[in-house]
Amino acid sequence: MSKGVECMWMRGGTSKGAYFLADALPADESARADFLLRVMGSPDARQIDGMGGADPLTSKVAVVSKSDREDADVEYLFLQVFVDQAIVTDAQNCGNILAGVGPFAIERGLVDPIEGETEVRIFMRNTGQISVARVQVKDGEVVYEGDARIDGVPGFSAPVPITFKDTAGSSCGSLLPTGNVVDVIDGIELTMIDNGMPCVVMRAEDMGITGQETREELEANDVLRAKLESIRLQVGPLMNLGDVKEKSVPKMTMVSAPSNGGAISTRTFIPHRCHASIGVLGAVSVATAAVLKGSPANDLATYDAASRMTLDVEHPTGCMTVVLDQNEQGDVSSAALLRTARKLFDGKVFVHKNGL
Ligand code: NQM
Repeated sequence: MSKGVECMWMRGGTSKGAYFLADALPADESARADFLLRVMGSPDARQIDGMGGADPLTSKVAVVSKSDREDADVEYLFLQVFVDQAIVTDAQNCGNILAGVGPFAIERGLVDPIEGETEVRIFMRNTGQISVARVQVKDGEVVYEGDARIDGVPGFSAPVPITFKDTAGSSCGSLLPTGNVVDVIDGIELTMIDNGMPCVVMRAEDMGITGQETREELEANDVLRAKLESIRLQVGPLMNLGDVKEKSVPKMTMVSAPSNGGAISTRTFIPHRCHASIGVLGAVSVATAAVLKGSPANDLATYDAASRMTLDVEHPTGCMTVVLDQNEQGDVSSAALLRTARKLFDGKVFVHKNGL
């Protein structure tokens, strides 16, 4: 590894991380994990000896390869590198890092660019599902500059619209793994849901907060964090996720009535740090909970029921707009949202064999 490994650093949505071609990384899972921990500089709260940004949102990895599948152009494996623990997990997907996968695939020649807009069909290996990203192309090259903006990212970039189909039960086997819209754990009414991301959705008020606090205020609230972790460890097996002590799922979302004209307001722990905004598939799952009659989120949500619904999911730095399509049975069948991505760096990353 001392010669360095080809790597691109990209912002995908409101996250940032390393993008690798699969064959640039060690094939053996534990050797790959060891390498990625060194790349990011984990475990260390400051990740000072690596590239990670000392935040779970900037300690992420995409592993991308060409796909042999009929329904996909490329395959994407997402890996979360914990900041302060020696853990690399594939137990979750990431819809933000996903936003960089289409551009990266074109940059690396895995997908031929089509002038104007190139559709990239991505098989998401963590959950075995497909998403479609549309990437702007000019003169055969990916366009990153544009006039799209997303909350949580300053400035403007080229739009990367993403569509998800059939994400229900991505990791838990079904949309509602317990079969219930509401369960009660530690006296708190909550919905365990998975429409692309395993999430627990509960009322902020029931957790002793208003739901309008800042990320910093919530992270400083040790009582709240202990309550959330107690619930999380109990729901792991109920959500078919097993023991979640060393996993980054389920995400814990506390909801309140919208305060900025959106559909619902959220504060999400992912699961030990509070998200600066909300994850993409996290927002799809929470929006799905918000339109489920009888759920704690549904009580608080404001939206017009229709076969296509646009829900602005409010979060600490703005809102994420999710478009949900419902089928004739009233089930959410697809979701779409807008992200942007940006190439930040392309080169080689170096690790120090004895650095840890
Ligand atoms: O839910 C952070 C992020 C995410 C996940 C997390 C995500 C998603 O914002 O699809 O994007 O929940 O750990 O990158």
